[in-house]
Amino acid sequence: MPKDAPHVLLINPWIDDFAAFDFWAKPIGLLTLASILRMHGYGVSYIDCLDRFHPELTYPGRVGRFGKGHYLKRRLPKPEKLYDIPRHYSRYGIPERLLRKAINSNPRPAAVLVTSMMTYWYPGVFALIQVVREMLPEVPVVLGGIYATLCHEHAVRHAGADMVLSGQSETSLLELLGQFTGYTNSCRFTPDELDTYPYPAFDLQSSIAYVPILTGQGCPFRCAYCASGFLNPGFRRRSPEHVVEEIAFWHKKYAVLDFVFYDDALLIDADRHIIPILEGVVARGLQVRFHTPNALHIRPLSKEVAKMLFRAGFKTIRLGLETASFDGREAIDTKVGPDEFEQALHHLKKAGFKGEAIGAYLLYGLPGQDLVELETSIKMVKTFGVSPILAQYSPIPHTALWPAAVRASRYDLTSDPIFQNNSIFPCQKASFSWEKISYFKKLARE
Ligand code: B12
Repeated sequence: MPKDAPHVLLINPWIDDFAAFDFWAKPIGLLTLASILRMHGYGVSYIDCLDRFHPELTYPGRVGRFGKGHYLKRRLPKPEKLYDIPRHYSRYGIPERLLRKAINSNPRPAAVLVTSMMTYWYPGVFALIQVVREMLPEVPVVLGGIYATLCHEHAVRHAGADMVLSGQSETSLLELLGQFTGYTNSCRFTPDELDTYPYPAFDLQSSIAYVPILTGQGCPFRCAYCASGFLNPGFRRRSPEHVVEEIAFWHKKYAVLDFVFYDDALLIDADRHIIPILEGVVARGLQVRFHTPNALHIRPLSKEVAKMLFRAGFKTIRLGLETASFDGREAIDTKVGPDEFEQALHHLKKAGFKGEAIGAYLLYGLPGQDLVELETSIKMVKTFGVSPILAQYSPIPHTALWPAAVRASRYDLTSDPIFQNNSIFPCQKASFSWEKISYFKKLARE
């Protein structure tokens, strides 16, 4: 690091919610920015408020299967506007005293960078920013990430940050930090070429239980419920060789076994992308496990793709079915047709996958959703011997379904992102009851 290089502190905030679990969730965007800053000579430190492996913490459930696990949690009063939700609300992550200790023990930063994920998790982000402000009153705080992008105005108005950046901010952040610190450096990567990016700085974590992999950004589909097209308007990808190199790097240098694909469209154009990636993994003899919590598209799951997934070591397959009812489905998406689910399951099972490894996401809580249709979908998925997994719908600004969600909601969705929380079923009105929800959850589990 050059002598006069400034130091930057990056923080992954707490989650405030009714429930949270580390279902392979890491702030890959923030850690990519960390590695870009390192690449440009900055000193970098990282505090993960969601660290399950903090050296001063041991608690039951923190180490789970394939690297997943529980966060530490502490009960909080419910946000006032959600007083009617019959569930406990908690702050997930490390205790505040450990956050304060970490801020004190790291070098004094020239700026603090805070990320944000789900829009309705903003209370944990605000609470973190408040602590930073109090402890480092003169240090500029920059907020970015998914909440900051989808609810930009809300964040500008209420977060208490000095700057809120929207969207992918690699180059704008370097410029901004240059203005704050007077430290400039010519850009050492090409923003449009993902192969020129450094790997996300997972090495800054206290432990690497698993590594998320992003082989590309964006998605060619424009599903009405999804914000991917707004967050990543283009569709750009890394080369298969670059992806294989990264998997080999984490596996060999840090003995990582579990890899989790975060892509929105991993299987698209399989012959030129996922197939060569997985052939590379097999050819290099990498004995690793893969998981796809963000759902795979069903249509491209051909016999060849299924075979390669099995050979390369995929252990958790999640499919984006969303509904098994195809009447009028075009209104929400066109990514899967009537017989394609059955066909894909056939290929997966033929390739060697057992039913337990496969789950099909079903969207639950869409505006105006017919609950009879949901029940039929759950039963249909079970007839194939795979698990239906209920994915509760979160209404998201800038999606095609947002206006319908606003009309259907029993809350004023436009007034506060807190109402975008999927666990409160914000778009259910007349037909809504917590008993019915328990019934569907039980039906899916049994
Ligand atoms: C991977 C992923 C997950 C992972 C976990 C991700 C995580 N880190 O926690 C899994 C599969 C577990 C997951 C689960 C869910 N997800 Co999700 N997920 C995503 C996905 C596909 C990618 C996010 C990502 O990592 N992007 C890649 C990185 C590189 O981008 P990034 O984080 O945005 O970072 C860039 C910028 O934002 C910026 N940036 C980031 N931080 C900072 C900080 C500063 C200071 C600055 C300047 C810039 C900056 O720079 C970065 C680099 O360019 C997004 C869709 C998408 N395309 O973004 C949905 C998305 C975020 N998920 C969504 C949803 C709905 C869910 C679920 C609720 C689904 C469900 N019904 O069960 C669950 C809830 C999870 C929970 N309760 O824990 C919604 C958001 C909903 C909302 N209201 O906010 C999205 C947008 C998808 C959609 N449907 O539109 N998800």
